[in-house]
Amino acid sequence: MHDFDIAIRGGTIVTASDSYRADVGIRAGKIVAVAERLTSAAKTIDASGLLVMPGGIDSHVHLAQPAFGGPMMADGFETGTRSALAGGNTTVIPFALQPRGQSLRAAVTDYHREADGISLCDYGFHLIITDPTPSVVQQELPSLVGDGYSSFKVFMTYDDLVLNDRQLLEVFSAARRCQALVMVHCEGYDAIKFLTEKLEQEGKKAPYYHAVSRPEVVEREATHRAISHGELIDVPIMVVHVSGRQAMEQIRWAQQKGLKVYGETCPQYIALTADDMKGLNMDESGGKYVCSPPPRDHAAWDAIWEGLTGGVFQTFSSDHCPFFYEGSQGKKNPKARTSFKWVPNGIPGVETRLPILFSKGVAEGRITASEFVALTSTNHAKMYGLYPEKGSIGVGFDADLVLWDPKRKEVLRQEIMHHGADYIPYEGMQVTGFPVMTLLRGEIAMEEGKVLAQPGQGRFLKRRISPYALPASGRAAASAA
Ligand code: DUC
Ligand code: ZN
Ligand code: ZN
Repeated sequence: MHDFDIAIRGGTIVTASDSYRADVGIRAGKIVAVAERLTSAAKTIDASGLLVMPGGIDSHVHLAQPAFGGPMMADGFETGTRSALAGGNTTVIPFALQPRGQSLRAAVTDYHREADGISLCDYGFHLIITDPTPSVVQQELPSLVGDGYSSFKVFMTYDDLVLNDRQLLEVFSAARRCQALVMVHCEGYDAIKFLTEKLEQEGKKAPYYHAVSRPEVVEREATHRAISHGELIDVPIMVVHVSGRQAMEQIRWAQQKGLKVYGETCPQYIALTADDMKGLNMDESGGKYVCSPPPRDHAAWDAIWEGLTGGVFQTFSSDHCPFFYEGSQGKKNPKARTSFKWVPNGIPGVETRLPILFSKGVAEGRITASEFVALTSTNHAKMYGLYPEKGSIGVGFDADLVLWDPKRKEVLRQEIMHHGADYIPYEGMQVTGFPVMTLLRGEIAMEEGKVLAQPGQGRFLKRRISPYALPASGRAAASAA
């Protein structure tokens, strides 16, 4: 009889706070020992030369979503979560989007149908509220928060999704009452519409003009407005997918004022620029990079690094929102060729998130390995109510781990991906540092690029109320509201 099902031996454990040599003992899917040397195991994994880190948690992915007025996504839960595991992740939190006129609860049921028994890694759901009727806000939302859907996203742009200021204030108040964490897509609807019409009148319709129609000032204005609404209601907000200096500075200003404002950024804002959308001769290949907010320029990369190293951003997520490039559902479908405004909005990235941040961050000396773990796993677990089962390495945590070769050089290529899309926006990028094994609750789920987990192996995670969702004035104020 062995003490452990698995012992991971000889690696360097990295948590959000520490880095040290130790073995990890796993029994029944949990970490049950961390010690200098563990021997009595049914199976031993040699991790010498490798980092042993908590599995990535990607708290911003879109799967099986009929997205943003566009065609169906290239990933459902099977390919999307296979891709997540291949990239060193063990948990994803996609969205259950409420179509206007429909109930939020029905949307959740629909997304469970897509995911349950199919997902290869663990998963929760954020809600997306597009139609905040009294019954949605007063009944469905509190009941769903109680059932483990403790965060939701709202949009300040897109015809089918946008909430006006009055509606934002209503949902922010509802979030405060039920202590849900609000995620906000901050780009101003009217300004984008105005600029888009102007560009089209001038005949500027190629993919690059997507970036011109959504400049940083549009993101900054909406970020400031969302922060102000949050302050008015006294509710924390998370500003998602921050693209550059202007929005980052708004968040930093709010944080310095003592407001509970959090920030998320993504690989595209340190690895792509608006110029990528020019394609060859402003052709439709620029559509491969169309996402919102759009990637900016090298000065914006510097600002994002300032936010990552200075504590403005708590989470680094992929915003995986995969579309095909070719075909009738793709980025260059016939309608999309008539104007940038019809190009499906989003790019794949769940499998490349960790290598890009590790390479540009840890390998190039901008952040420590512990900061990498905080930004890609621990903070996601804490922010979204999954801690302390997920997000770290210690006795009692789920044995969700990634074994990482910090020296391995890889070239990111579509050919080695596991997602459903037919391209990656990072084709040809060389990275240093790559996952070699992913363990999901003590099972080897990926080894050397081969995904071994089976559909249905992932579990649905009910998420508890996030401590980050409590208002600045504390619990007492929240219950009085
Ligand atoms: N927002 C997202 O969160 N993902 C893709 C596109 C968008 O606008
Ligand atoms: Zn968004
Ligand atoms: Zn998104």
